[in-house]
Amino acid sequence: MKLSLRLLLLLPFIFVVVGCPADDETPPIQSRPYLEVYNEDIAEIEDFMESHYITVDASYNVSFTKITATTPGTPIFDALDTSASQNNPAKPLKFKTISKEGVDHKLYYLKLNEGAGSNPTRLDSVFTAYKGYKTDLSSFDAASSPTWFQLQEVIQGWQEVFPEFKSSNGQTINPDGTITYNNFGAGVMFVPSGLAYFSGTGGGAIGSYTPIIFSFKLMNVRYKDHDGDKILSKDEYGGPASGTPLDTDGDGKPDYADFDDDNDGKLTKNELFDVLPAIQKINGYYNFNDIPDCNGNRPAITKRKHLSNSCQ
Ligand SMILES: [Ca+2]
Ligand SMILES: [Ca+2]
Ligand SMILES: [Ca+2]
Repeated sequence: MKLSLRLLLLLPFIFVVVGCPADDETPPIQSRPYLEVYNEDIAEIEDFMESHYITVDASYNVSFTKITATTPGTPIFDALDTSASQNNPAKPLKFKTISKEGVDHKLYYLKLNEGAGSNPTRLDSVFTAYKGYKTDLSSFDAASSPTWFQLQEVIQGWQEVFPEFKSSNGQTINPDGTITYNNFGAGVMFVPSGLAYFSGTGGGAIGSYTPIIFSFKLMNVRYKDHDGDKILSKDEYGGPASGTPLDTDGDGKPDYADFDDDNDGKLTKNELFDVLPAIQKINGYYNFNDIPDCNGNRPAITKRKHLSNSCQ
């Protein structure tokens, strides 16, 4: 199942290319407006949460049940956290608002367990077991054993929600060879199609303009260093909560992917290489908080050395 999400992600682009007709007999297929689709999707998601309850076992496996006279239960939507801080532990249904194509998309997620390890950013890789559903509870994809995904290669919903969770903080190898992950992040996300496949069909498994649900467990995180300067991308991004990555020299290449962040002609890796005393490293990467400013202050008081173009 590992490849399916990646392949699915590419489909809208393939669709655009092959969707342009070679002859002028067939009109080009137009995508539907984002707002129109969003309004349908969010109504379908909220309906689902009003009409279903969730059961969660000790390992954070979940199941959804439609509420009827014979299967009564508390609607998922009753767990909505309406506080501005989204920090009410008694109300695990959180949401964030993602602006895309001029439409504010509400992205609901259930925080079943935050996890005790590390938060990924949208640039990093996650090791996750998950199951994808439509609101009719049919499942279109699942990985019951954890699998690695680069968040940049999967749907935007994943890029937005996984950073709200943490990985496991340790693991135990059992006598039978299985692995038990301790205190991993676990949740459910309810994704409008504008943050998923939109006009794509998920390889035919989902259908265009369809909101989808994922339950997931976040076992591990692998931080990336896109530009190879030994500063992790998460530290160059400008904070996990930030929507737009930092671009110190304004050349259109964000710091995390720019070899010379301040455009002073000296590569970042070389600006940091000869700093004395040596900058602390954590697992082989620079401790961002120990990178000095131009005057040698550690922690930096003004711009860090590699981000100040008057300093080499
Ligand atoms: Ca880097
Ligand atoms: Ca740049
Ligand atoms: Ca530089």
